[in-house]
Order: sequence, then C-alpha cells, then structure tokens
Amino acid sequence: SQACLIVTGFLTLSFIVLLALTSEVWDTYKPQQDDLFPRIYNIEVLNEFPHDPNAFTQGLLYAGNDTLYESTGLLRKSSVRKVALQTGKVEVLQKMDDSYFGEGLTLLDERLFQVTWLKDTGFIYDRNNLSKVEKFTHQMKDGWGLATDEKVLFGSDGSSTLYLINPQNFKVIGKHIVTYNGREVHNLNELEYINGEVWANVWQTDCIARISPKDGTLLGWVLLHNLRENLVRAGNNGIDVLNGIAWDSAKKRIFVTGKHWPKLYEIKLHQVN
Ligand code: DDQ
Ligand code: CA
Repeated sequence: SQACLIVTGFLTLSFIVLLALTSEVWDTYKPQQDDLFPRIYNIEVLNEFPHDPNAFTQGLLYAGNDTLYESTGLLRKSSVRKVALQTGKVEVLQKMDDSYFGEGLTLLDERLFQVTWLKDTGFIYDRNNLSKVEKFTHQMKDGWGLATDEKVLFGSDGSSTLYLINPQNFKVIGKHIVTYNGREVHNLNELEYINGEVWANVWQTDCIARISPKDGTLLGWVLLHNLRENLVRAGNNGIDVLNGIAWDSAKKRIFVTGKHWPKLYEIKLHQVN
C-alpha cells in the first residue's frame, strides 16, 4: 500500500542520514596521531641483583663501573651509600644526622646532590668518600626527587610539578605541570634523566611516568606491578613501594628497585599500545 511505501522510504532516508552523520562524527573523533600518547609499556626483567632490604630507597643513580649511589630515608636511618651493583654490598656509607630524612639523589660534576623530606635543605657530598661538602637551600615546596641532564637539576616535591633548577644557586628556572587525560599527575617522586626524558616514580603506584622536560608532556606510562607482586608472593610482606630508577647511559641499562626491596632489577620495556 501507499502508507507502507512512505514508511519504508522514510526509514531508508533516516538510515542514510544516520550513516552520513556517523561517518562525520567518526571523522572528527577517530584516533589522531597524538592519541598514540601516552605510550604504555610493560616490562621484562633482564637481570636481578641483591638489594639491602634495610634501605628505604629514596634516591638511586648509576655512576659507571657497576656502581650505584643510593639515598635512603626514615628518621635516624637516613643515609647516602655507594653500592656494588652485582653484590648489593654497601661499599661506603654516610649516615645522615638524625633529624634528616634522605630523599632524591643525583650526580653532577663529581658531586652528589641530595634533597630531604619536609625540609628545604639539601646536601652535596664528595662522590668518592661521601663526605659532606656543602649544604644548600632549594625553592621547591619539599624535597622528593632529583635528577640531572648534566646542565640543570630536575626536581620533584610530591606535587605534579617538575622543576628545573640551576645547580649553582638552586633557583627555580622552569616549572612544568604534568597532566594525563586533563588531570594533574600528583606525587611525582624519584626521578631519572633517560635519553632526553625525565622518568618519575609516582608515589604509591607501581607506575613510572615518562615526561618531556621541555614542556612536561606525559610521553608514556611504564607498568611495573609484577615486580612488587612477585616479591610479596615470594613472602616479602614488609616491602614498601616501587621507588628508585637508575640509568646506565653507556650500556643502556635501566635499573629499578623499591623501599625495603631485597632485589634490584635490570628491566627492558615492551610497548603495549
Ligand atoms: N616520600 O618518599 C613520599 C617523599 C616520603 C615517604 C615517607 C614515608 C614515611 C614513612 C614513615 C614510616 C614510619 C615508620
Ligand atoms: Ca634516579
């Protein structure tokens, strides 16, 4: 009948209009190149090494020659250490004054720079004997992470801000707020400068954020939950969070550990997306 024809015609027309609209919507929202960021990585363990389970790791770096430097926290237990990678043995230990809580650590011009928790005081140590050579004051809200590209210091204070700091006078020369999906990434903690990026442990997560030091763009997320989960499954119930990233630029090795972790891992990344 005629009514039937009209209904069929209307339905066909609606369908065509809907199709056109959908494809237009798709054109607008289909993934763009930028949506490939951030990249997501999981990890493979290439090697594991012993790590002092008494170390409440707050700063970690690799200094060549299978040698790591580590800053540890907790009141009355804070320290700076020179550690042998292969054995985990602490070769030189500098205990901090009882009132200081050791945090981020980095090596620049043969000197170790360290910041401390809940204070704006930092210390500089001689890399060989770990003797304290200087004390400084910084302008961050707190002292959490520290790293360097050998020109500036990168700092974190537990907020979403990545600081660029002049290593001569400790003035803040730049600041970037790190965001992901429009939200600030808070709790930026231990840092490492790796191949033009700043990597940051995000406190109380098993994730490392890969950040552009140019503008704070979040370039990627590294997912490391397996490490802590496997340690707990193996009976290490007292361990705290993942914390501590070190980079061997010569051999391109990435090391990670955690607070009170009995192991330190060399890892390799695999991109997931
Ligand atoms: N920070 O690394 C996130 C900057 C500080 C961690 C402070 C953890 C305090 C633990 C206190 C435990 C007392 C037994
Ligand atoms: Ca580090």
